Amino acid sequence: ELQEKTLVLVKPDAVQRRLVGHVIQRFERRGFKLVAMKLLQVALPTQLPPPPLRVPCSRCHAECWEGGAKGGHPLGVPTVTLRCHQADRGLLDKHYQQLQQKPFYPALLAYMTSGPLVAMVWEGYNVVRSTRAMVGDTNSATAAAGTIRGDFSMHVSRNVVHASDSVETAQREIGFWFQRDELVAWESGDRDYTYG
Ligand code: DAT
Ligand code: MG
Repeated sequence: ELQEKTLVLVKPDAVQRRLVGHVIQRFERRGFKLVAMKLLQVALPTQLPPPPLRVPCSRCHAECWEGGAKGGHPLGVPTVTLRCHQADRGLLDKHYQQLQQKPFYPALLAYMTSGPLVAMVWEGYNVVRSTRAMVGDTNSATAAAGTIRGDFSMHVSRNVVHASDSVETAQREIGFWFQRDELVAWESGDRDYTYG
């Protein structure tokens, strides 16, 4: 599947340590194709009250909400069109759904909201499995030399990058971090030389 995609996050420690370019270079050099990328600061929960009328967001495929239909609420309540607010704590709660009960989860949240991170979608043959191999073990102590974590991380709680762990997880995670129109479909000129 040439169009398999995976989510990679360059975590806040790596942004602070100026490793963004290096991480991108590893995936580029391997031959994977970058199809989406953005720098974002995940915010802690905002105190904003919910809008008066909530209907599903027409722009965003995740559980995001915007103001009501044109013409306003039948009872005269003003409707407000809200932008998607994906980059808040709820995003990390979804992204790390399986870890919410772990004792280290509060520390993980604090780390992931401590500064900007870079979210990317990479595409290519077996990209999910290959990217996991390039990232290395979760625990830096056992991450092989030559992997990103094996080369750049000292501790599991500061492990530089995230990469989706299965094709299904990748599809879900890409949906958490990106809207559909943020993914760019393009043909790379070296395709026949990369894949034969
Ligand atoms: P991975 O990032 O390799 O997919 P994971 O999904 O099991 O690993 O965990 C997600 C992140 O949670 C991991 O990158 C770092 C953090 N984490 C996992 N186990 C931890 C632990 N024992 N102590 C602190 N942080 C941990
Ligand atoms: Mg994981």
